[in-house]
Amino acid sequence: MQIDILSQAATQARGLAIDAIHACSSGHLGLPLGCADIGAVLYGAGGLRYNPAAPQWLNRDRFVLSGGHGSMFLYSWLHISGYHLSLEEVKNFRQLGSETPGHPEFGDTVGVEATTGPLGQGIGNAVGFALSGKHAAAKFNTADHTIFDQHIFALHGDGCLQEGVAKECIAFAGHNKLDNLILIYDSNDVTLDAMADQTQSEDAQAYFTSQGWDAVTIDGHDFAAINDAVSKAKANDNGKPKVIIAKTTIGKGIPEVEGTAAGHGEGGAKFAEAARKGLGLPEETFYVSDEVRAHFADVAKASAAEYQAWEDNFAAWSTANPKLAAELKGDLPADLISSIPEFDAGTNAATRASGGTVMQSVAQSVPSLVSGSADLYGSTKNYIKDGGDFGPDNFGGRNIWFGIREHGMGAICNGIAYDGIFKASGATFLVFADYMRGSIRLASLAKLPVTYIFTHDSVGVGEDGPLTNQ
Ligand SMILES: Cc1ncc(C[n+]2csc(CCOP(=O)(O)OP(=O)(O)O)c2C)c(N)n1
Repeated sequence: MQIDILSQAATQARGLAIDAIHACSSGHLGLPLGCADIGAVLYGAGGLRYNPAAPQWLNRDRFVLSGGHGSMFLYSWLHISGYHLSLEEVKNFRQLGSETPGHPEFGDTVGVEATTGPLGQGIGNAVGFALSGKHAAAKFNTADHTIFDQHIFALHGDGCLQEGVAKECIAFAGHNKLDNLILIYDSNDVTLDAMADQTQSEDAQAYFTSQGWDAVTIDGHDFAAINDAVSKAKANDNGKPKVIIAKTTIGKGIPEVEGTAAGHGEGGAKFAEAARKGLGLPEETFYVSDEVRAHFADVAKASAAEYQAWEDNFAAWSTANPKLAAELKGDLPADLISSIPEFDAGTNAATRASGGTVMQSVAQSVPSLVSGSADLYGSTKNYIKDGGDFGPDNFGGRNIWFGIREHGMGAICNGIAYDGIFKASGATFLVFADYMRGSIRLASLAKLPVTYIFTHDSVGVGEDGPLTNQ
């Protein structure tokens, strides 16, 4: 590992964040500065598998910035690593209509995998991506060809971990043994208003371990330790999701605020000039050196070669498996709507029962449809017959048992939808839809094609109860 050049890149990424946030007097310095060394390893030392020239590569590693407030982390690294995000757009940070909105927005910026900002959701989205990756591998990989073996990364802080939605999804991932998932926990002991010990006292390592995860704690500024933890997490297919608890200094590089709650937001921006000097940056703002650009050009060249090898393999797989290749394309049958059963208005049937009949028909026509329920299949009637149950013994199963985790279900469905390979649906009683409102709102903002099946609360009477006309 070339620590010297990675260190320079991390310093320059810090510089981009300082300059962008200083320019608009708004934003969050804490995460981009505290996690710059992690970013350098992910984007500059083979941590992440990506090809900036093919951002939609099906087998790329996915990266979700769950702490979306730290968006300048993502924009700096996307720019430095050669994604289609110009320096001009970095300079336009937080300007109306720019490719660099205050929080990452899916569809606005190439390389942004998910709309994040509401804390905790990104962790849930990452679990959805991981589920999608496992399902894709089970459905499409063959004895001769591995098409999918990607890893899913999410970077999050204390705030994401305090949110209930994250806890629901972490439990789901551990239970379902999603070992393709790697969380990097920016553990800097600071939230927004205060030091984190004002509001939390849990033992993160013990917590994750209790959820069936592998947890390791490292110094988040030690390049070798970060690289080692990431490589080991990627190599270990042991049925456990991984969390790397990285101890970092929030706002590192601005001595007046680093390590304190004042380092979280834009408070440090007023010290920009001194900070740039202290970091050894030149007077030129928004500076990225030729050496750093050359290093990332080399990284891009190597990933282009890896990408080409995958493309060749993919082409051979497509030729050998035309049916699977057509299925992966996911085109909907032209007669989908006309194939859906119709019901006479006068039929005396519960609408959820009719919905179940429709579900069976659609599931047959659309093999990419997956159908989950928050422990209410018996009432929501959306269980795909012969679809199998998704789980560690059958990642190809199409029925997802979310457990009584409605909000988690919403965030995970969003992750599946962001990934775009499968069509996500989740079900519960309409009366519980408010439990998942945060995720539904994000699905709406990000224009995600998630299907919700909300039925009437049968108040425990079950399918044979009196509510047959509801
Ligand atoms: C659901 C939700 N509640 C509140 C906020 C406002 N908010 C943004 S960042 C933050 C603190 C997050 O702390 P942490 O994750 O530790 O981030 P760090 O201070 O390390 O950058 C808060 C409360 C939010 N973005 N989302």
